[in-house]
Amino acid sequence: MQIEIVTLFPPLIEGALRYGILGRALERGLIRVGTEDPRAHTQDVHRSVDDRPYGGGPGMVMRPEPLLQAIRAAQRRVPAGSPTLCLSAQGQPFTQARAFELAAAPGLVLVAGRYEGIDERVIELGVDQELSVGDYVLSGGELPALTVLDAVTRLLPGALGDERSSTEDSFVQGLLEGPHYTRPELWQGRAVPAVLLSGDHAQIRRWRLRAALERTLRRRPELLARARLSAEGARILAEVRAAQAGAPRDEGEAT
Ligand code: 9D3
Repeated sequence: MQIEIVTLFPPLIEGALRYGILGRALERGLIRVGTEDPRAHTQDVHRSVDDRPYGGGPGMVMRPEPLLQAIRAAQRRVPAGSPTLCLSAQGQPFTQARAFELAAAPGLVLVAGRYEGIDERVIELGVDQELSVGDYVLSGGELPALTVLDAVTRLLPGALGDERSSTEDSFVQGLLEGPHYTRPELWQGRAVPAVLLSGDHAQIRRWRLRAALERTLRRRPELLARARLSAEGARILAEVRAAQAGAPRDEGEAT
């Protein structure tokens, strides 16, 4: 998959690609990542990529001409049918479902903005869709572009080291995962749940499903409305709901 990122800070992107699953996917040739800097498409002596907003107000806006030229240059390097996505706080929410859709594309162009925003005409002329990574304010689109790249890359066949399917992951079923443990069995006076040492894989699977349902109900109850549960999952959820009835929502304090 060919991914092109339009950014004023190519080294920020390149630095993040050296590590972990992304780094290995690059080595293995599962993805190829290029960058295109709008500053390379400026003509004026100051190489300016931003200008003052029409209508006044604080901050600066990305100038349309260098940005659209950079987008067009990036688009020429991806296969036909590759969507161009702009990372924007005003975009549609980026979700695991969207990650699966994008992983099926032949390539991607990701446009990362800086400053207060980009000239709207660039979105109209050169961008297929805007994506947000969450309801908080960041200082630019580079970390969101890397977020999208990371989520998409790990769905590509061969990207994960073990052959465990990425479809087993949390969020794919629509649930949070329960807790994980490794050695030692007893540490700081705290024991690993005995069932995990039992070797009874059917019981372990049920315990994990229950732990996932308990945690999701406490921390993110809104996820349960959309989760696709097995008959067994639905039965265990009913038990967990009864047991947790009246319990406060987990607001994230560690125990
Ligand atoms: C309220 C005026 N501005 C905040 C100082 C609006 C604003 C401008 C630029 C808010 C964010 C940004 C830069 N953010 C992104 O480029 C961005 C983003 C984000 O901020 N949150 C969630 N997802 C994304 S994707 C791109």
